[in-house]
Amino acid sequence: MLPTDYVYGGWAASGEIDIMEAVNLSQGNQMKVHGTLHYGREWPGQVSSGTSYTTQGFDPVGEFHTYALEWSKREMRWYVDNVHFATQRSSGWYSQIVGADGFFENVPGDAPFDQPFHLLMNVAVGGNWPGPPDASTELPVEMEVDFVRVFTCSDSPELLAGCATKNRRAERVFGNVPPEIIRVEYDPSISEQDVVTIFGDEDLSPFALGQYVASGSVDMTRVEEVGRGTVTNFAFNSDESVVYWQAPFGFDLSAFSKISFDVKVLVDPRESGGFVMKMDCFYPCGTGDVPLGQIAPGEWQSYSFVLADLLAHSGSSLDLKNVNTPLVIFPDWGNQKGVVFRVDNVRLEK
Ligand SMILES: [Ca+2]
Repeated sequence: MLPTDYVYGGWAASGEIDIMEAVNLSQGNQMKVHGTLHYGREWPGQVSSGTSYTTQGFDPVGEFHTYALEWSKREMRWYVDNVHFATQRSSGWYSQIVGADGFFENVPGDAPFDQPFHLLMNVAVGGNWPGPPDASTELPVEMEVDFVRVFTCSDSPELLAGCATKNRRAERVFGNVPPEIIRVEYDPSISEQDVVTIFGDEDLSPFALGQYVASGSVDMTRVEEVGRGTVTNFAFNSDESVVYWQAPFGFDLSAFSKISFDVKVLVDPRESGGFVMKMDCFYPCGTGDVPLGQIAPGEWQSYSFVLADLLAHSGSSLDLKNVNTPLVIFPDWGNQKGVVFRVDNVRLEK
């Protein structure tokens, strides 16, 4: 089911209730149907919670079976052929919307599942979940629906007291805790300036230096250099890490024309290996890897990338209206250990 009025914003801040989803049924052992909730923030900040039900001795393809949801205030329950297999409660779902001050806020109560939803039924061929159709795909695909029935509980329409069908052994799906709302002080007019220096001698709030380390470690320090003031020093004891400047929310950079930064490599023990930059709009939204090539150790090098070129970069999904990570930089993934380099003057220019 999807929200009829989307009062809390776009998917999935206003919620999605999947009463029954099934993927590639009759193929191998995938006799599973799924019951799931989607909620949280608007994409890409949405989350989901749910579970699957393995059908008991029947193949859902070719036979009619009854799929149902009981939706009471603060609780939802999922059923296949009257078997209650999953329960979720409002303590495990939430809706966070952007308030008038530009910061996220928690919607009180049972949001987003306290609004009218409507039913949607479809049969899809291909898609992100099963993957694209291939030679084994049998067409046409059909779904037959015998009935759709909606009931209310006349004695207790909100709580369904006296009407609920509960199995104590049904799985309790605990859901998600709302993420902490980070209120970072910053000047909202920064994006009106001609040059925004994200890092000169310090980080420009709300941007902050960060790292993603898949293995090993990366030491990040601030050091003084003659003629440059403070610079950021990175020492990679890792082969699978990236460092970046990131804000907790996205910025509209469409008025800017380029991003520039200076790099100096101090140590590079690799036989060969380059460097990579990216710009992200809440990963995996982003430019993808943009090679900087090899950087000879010793001297500061200046790099400048035209944002229009980053948009057009092969494989780029960059959304310039929602950039949270203007610069990600790292030695070539998988080949990083021992590299020490410095970055200075990370700036956006009009
Ligand atoms: Ca500096």
